[in-house]
Amino acid sequence: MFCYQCEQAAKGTGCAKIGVCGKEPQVSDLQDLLIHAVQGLCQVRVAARKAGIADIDTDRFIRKAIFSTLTNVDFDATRIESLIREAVSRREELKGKVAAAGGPSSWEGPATFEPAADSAGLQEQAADVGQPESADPDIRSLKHIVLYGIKGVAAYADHAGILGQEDDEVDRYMQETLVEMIGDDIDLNGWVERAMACGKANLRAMELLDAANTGAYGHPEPTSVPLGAKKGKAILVSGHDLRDLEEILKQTEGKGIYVYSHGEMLPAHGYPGLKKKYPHFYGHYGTAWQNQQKEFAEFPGAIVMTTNCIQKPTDAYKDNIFTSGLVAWPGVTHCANYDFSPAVERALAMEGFTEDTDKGSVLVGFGHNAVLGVADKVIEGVKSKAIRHFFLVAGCDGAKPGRNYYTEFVEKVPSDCVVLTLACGKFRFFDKQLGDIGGIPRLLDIGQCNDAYSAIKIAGALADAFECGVNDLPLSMILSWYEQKAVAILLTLLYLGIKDIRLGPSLPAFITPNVLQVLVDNFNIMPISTPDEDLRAILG
Ligand code: SF4
Ligand code: SF3
Repeated sequence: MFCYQCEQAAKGTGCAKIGVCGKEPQVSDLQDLLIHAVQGLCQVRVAARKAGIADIDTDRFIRKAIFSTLTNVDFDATRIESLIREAVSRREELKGKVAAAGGPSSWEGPATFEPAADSAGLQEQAADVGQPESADPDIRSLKHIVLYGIKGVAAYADHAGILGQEDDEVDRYMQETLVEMIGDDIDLNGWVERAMACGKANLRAMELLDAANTGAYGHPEPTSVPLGAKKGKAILVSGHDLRDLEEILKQTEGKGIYVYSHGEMLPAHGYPGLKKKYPHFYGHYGTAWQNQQKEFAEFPGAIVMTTNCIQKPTDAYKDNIFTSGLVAWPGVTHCANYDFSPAVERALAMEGFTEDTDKGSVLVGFGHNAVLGVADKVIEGVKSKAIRHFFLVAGCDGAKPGRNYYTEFVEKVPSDCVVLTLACGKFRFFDKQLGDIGGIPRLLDIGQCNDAYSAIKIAGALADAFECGVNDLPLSMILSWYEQKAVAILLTLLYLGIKDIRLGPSLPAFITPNVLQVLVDNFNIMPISTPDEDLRAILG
């Protein structure tokens, strides 16, 4: 195995024996083989599109297969193996249709990959395939930036597709670019262009997802979410998938079970179609993904992981945890096809919370609709100098001690500045009481990483109001990354021409010094330093 797709890459260079995330070498190799098999399927799917053949079912499969290789999603070799076999059988079926429509009938490269008949043989093939390569290390670096960006796009496109929002442009970009990755004939500038195109495709995917979530559940509204517990049976829902959450809410109605959010599910409380419709969607429990082994062991009910980021379940709760969608861990019961009865039964069998507890509350629900609804106040605040500066402190959380930077940064932001936040990095400071400026809370939770589109819309609307560009706004972006969705969002920000982004806690292992220089020259992207130094540099 060799994997360096996330911020936890061993020694800052890559995991070669076992993943720091817990990914076994066999699973890592199979994931590389799955990307190879998907590239073969994409070769045929691209030809099919040229021949005028629509195949939304295959497009959906491709998104799911790519999403399964994202960090902390699928640790189950059996499931990855079946995705590889499905990619090949879909590919062969589609080949026939392409030939019948006058397209090519002979194929090369991954489109000719024949999977071994048994798991051991497949594992041998997997050990050989590796990641997309190039003779030039900088091109290899860019290929990997684009590949990881595509993994993020696939995740967002999959979420949007689940709620009925899809766009062939997004699928076309992912599929064509995965095919281009097979050869080594595109130069450095060509890959820089594709990285920007990835940012563009991701912007569209996030726009679709925003339409999907708000279309299904309404626009998020400022909502207070209790951090304590309610006496009674309990289910904890983690991850990003709102449809999974809604199904769990439906399947627990009238059963005396309270449903709690965990991690990236916190902003779900802001959606009227979830919180107001299901009063037993009670509160929030715990913090970000990397603390789950401790927090889940103490939760007295069932736990459902939707999407990333699952960690190896400990004995203390391995019988209480369930997966859904693309998430999987060997030996953990998977709730397929929106049937959450195993988790509901487990919750009913467990003790639940034995008393009410009050641990305060946090405010969520500041999506673009809510923030732009008070745009006049915000603009007035800036004009009257009551608000000096906005900081978007956003991105992933993770286990590294260097991530304390984000807590300290928010603590040190002067009282005449507003902090906007999104994604799971917020758990470093989400419960801080920062007060308000003229009725505008100083800490505005925009939502999940999936809601980065909201931040872009807010920034765009402010720029319009002040008749300037986003780079000219009193706004600075202090981002943290961990996995590949963050790569896709970063590419979107670069595609939009946003400069001076500060990125931490460390720079990606897959970026070479030359590629970093291109980013610095064009976008003045920089690593975080210390909260004091960065605040001084920004505010003067
Ligand atoms: Fe290592 Fe991250 Fe890859 Fe897991 S996903 S194997 S932690 S680089
Ligand atoms: Fe977090 Fe995994 Fe990235 Fe959704 S949940 S932002 S790390």
